Amino acid sequence: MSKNDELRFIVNPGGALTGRLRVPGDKSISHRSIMLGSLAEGETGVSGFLEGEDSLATLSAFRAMGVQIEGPDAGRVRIQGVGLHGLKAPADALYLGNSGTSMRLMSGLLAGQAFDITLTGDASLSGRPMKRVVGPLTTMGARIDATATGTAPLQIYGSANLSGIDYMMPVASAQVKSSLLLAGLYASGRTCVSEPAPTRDHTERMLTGMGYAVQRKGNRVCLEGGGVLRGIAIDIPADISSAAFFLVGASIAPGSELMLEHVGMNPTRTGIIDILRRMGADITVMNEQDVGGEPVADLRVKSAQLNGIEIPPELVPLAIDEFPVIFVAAACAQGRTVLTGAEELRVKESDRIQVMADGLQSLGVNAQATADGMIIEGGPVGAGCVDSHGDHRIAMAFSMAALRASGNIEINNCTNVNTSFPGFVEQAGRAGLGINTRK
Ligand code: SPQ
Repeated sequence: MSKNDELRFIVNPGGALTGRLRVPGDKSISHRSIMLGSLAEGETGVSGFLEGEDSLATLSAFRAMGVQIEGPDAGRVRIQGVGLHGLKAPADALYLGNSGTSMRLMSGLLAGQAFDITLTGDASLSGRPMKRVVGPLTTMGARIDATATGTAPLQIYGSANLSGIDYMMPVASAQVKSSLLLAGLYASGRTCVSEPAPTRDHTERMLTGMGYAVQRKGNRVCLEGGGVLRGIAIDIPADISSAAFFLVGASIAPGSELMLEHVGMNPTRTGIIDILRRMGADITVMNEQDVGGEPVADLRVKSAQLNGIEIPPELVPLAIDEFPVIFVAAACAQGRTVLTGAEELRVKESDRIQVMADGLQSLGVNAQATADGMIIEGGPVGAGCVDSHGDHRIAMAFSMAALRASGNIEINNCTNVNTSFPGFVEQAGRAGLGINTRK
């Protein structure tokens, strides 16, 4: 996309968020529903699928490998699984857009196929580190070429003989863990992955739901290759990472009261609620239920005076995608907020530490980037122009900052909001946040 086609948000200052919202389906679970549904025997019926560009990139990739997929139609998708060995070589390289999850998980899954394949992505994805998966997959016997700096495009050679490994991840990453487990489906023997801190476990839950034996003991998860996945019905909850923008927006905007419906409450994802509550947020969890192996609840959030905190490092992986908007909460809080142990934020769709620090500073907030986090002194938020660097979560985080700004906030490079949250502008508008869009 040329710079001239890029979407700009001009967000009106002030206001409150009220009403009821159901934000779109969980991105992580949507990706996995397509991947595992394709590898299963029989049909997988999905509801609540995220019709965002990232999960649609995964869907198109599996269609290109011969899987019959109907939909999405209002969040419904039907996948005719081809079994673990039924994928076919696509005619071309698979383009995965902005989606790190697609590329890292599919590297593992495709390392076990009988055909060669190339994975490509946009400029952001082509700059993100892939050695973290290519390294251990190579140890398993995969043959994968990356660029000299360890980035995409990735060339994956087929017919590799994979063997299980016992791998201790140096970083807490659900994508690395999932990639190795997916390769493990094709490996001889047992594949085990240990994590330095708990990360999202949607892959393990869905494998189990599809009848595949997965053993977890402490921080270590293992499976044996050569089993069978069975197609199932999957009801995908609303994405807590998308709900997070509204949890913060309603907390910081006086007079707000918002109900967020059917939100995924997997304990490996709820760090945002713990962090906001420690800051003084008024969040009530209601109607808790289990939906197909994933906990779900409605969340009621009311505005509250937030206070700065030192964010406990153990909460970092449980809220890793929410830090852009947590930084906005910190800017609106009383006192100092300190984040450490979050260097992973520097290798997301953008360098989320630097880009957020730059943007907050241009709105007059005292925000200092550190090597592995940020120090923010809460205070007034001014008007101004910020650049999201094409990062969906940065664009949505700064949109929420306008609720407390002294004038309009203009945000550049917002097109990628569609990767995870199609309809964000409309939903925010219905709740009370006025966003005008310009090309
Ligand atoms: O898919 P992508 O681009 O990597 O998306 C992000 C996001 O903010 O949407 C990260 F930038 O989410 C990742 C998340 O950070 C999704 C994910 C998953 O579905 O397994 C795991 C996390 O990444 P990681 O590197 O910690 O494993």
